[in-house]
Amino acid sequence: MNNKKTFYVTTPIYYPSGELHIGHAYTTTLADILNRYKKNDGYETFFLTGSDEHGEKIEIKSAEMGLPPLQFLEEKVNKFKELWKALGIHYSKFIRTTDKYHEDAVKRIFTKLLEQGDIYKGFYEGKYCISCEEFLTTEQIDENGFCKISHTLPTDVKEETYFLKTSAYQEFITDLLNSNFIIPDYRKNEMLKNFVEPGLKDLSVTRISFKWGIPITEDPKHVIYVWLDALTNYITALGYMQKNHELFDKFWSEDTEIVQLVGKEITRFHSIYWPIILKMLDLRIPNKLVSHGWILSNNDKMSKSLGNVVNPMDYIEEFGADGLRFYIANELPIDKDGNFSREMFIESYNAYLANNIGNLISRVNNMITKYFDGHLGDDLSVSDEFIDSKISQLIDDYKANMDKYDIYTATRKIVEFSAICNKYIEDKEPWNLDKENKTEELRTVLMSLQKAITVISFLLKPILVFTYDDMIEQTGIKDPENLTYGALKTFDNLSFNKLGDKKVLFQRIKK
Ligand code: ME8
Repeated sequence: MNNKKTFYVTTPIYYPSGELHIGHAYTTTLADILNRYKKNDGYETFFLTGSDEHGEKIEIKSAEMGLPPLQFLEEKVNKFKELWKALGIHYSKFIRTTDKYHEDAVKRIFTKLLEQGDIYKGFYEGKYCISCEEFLTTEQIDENGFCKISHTLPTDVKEETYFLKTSAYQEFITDLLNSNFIIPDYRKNEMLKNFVEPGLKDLSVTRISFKWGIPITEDPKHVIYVWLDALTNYITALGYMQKNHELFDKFWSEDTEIVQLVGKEITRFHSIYWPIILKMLDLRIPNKLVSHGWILSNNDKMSKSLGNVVNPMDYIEEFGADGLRFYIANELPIDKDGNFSREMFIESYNAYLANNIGNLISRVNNMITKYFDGHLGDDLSVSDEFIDSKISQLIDDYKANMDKYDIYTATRKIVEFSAICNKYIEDKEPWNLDKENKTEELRTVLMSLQKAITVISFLLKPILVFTYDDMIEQTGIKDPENLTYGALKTFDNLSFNKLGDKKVLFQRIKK
């Protein structure tokens, strides 16, 4: 029997109407890091990403290109997948909302909700933002009548529609939001104040004024409006409402730790409407919704007109994916908007990867090779209590933060420890210990450092996915595939090989 703990992580499914940029890479990389961390921690995991392919925006975009939507989408989706591959994203599944299994399951979900009375037919009148694919409340429109998010003019919509009875779930959502469902905590107040306290309104879930969507079985002139189609991807991808639902039974069970990552602008859909849909379907609610801030480019919102859209592929090609993955983990705490610029990227790469971490590994490796011919011996207990206790503390801190999905703080702990190790070298002056023939003291210092670089490398494994193999090899640890967080706290039953050739892990970038 398989008794592994289970973990399910999702990203939003992105619109293929535009190009993916550093913001999309941010969410997806965070999800990939969490997924890899959980795997290293012994979990059986499932990581879902994909593309959100229906709606007015896609219909308009493909018409502009003179292509049938599916043909337009095909090329875009291939580009998504190329980017994820280049960035080292190991998703378990890529869902497209135009996949037939998804479309069929969404129709069944609609029918179920209609039959239960959670959906009813009505009439909608109001403002619709095509760019956000969202009906706007008065708070979302600025004094000039523009959508505050997309800065485009919403269209007036007056049409027959089916509504989801979300207004009946006011108390349920208030309780859910008050139960620390969202990370960071302060976003719950935004949701309560802006959307829940003024009174939840029923949500329009179908449209008749465009065609590119899933038609409902009961009334096919209506197509399902993007959010009911999009949000349910998280369960249809696992087989919900389908013959083969093994994955659903496993990864949407009460025992699974379910975490969803989104950008702050779609927190409303994921913390209000999505839990309501799940409740209506009598399904469990995810454990946490991690809602992160935006990446600004040179302090501005990225936009084509400003010409400041950062294409992650440019950085991957020039500096390697790990540089970008590390920047995302080390520079962008989720609770605020972050910034990205070429200068900041290069500065951070040089300071942390080349100078701090890369240099530490290289120095330690060189000294062991120079003073001990690459091998300090088989007694790993000779190390220094000072570093040993820091190692144990680091592993605890790292895990505690990763378990709270706080990748930023976990990464900073590694970086801080690496700086401590560099300082330890300066303080201990191994070159003088060698000159003075203090061999045992020198062995102790280097043994501590060899353990330290092993721990640093292993903790960075979910982040530096392309460099990891070279990095761990340079620590000399034997059988790295058997490493665990627990084993590294004591180093019992671990040993080091004689060090061999080495490569430069992170080449300094010249400005
Ligand atoms: O909203 N900074 O898709 P989308 C940080 N299809 N993250 C950013 C970002 C930025 N500047 N720009 C985009 C949709 N993102 C819907 C989602 S889910 C059921 C449907 C990331 O292509 C962030 O995760 O507009 C944000 O929520 C998402 O991309 C929006 O992607």
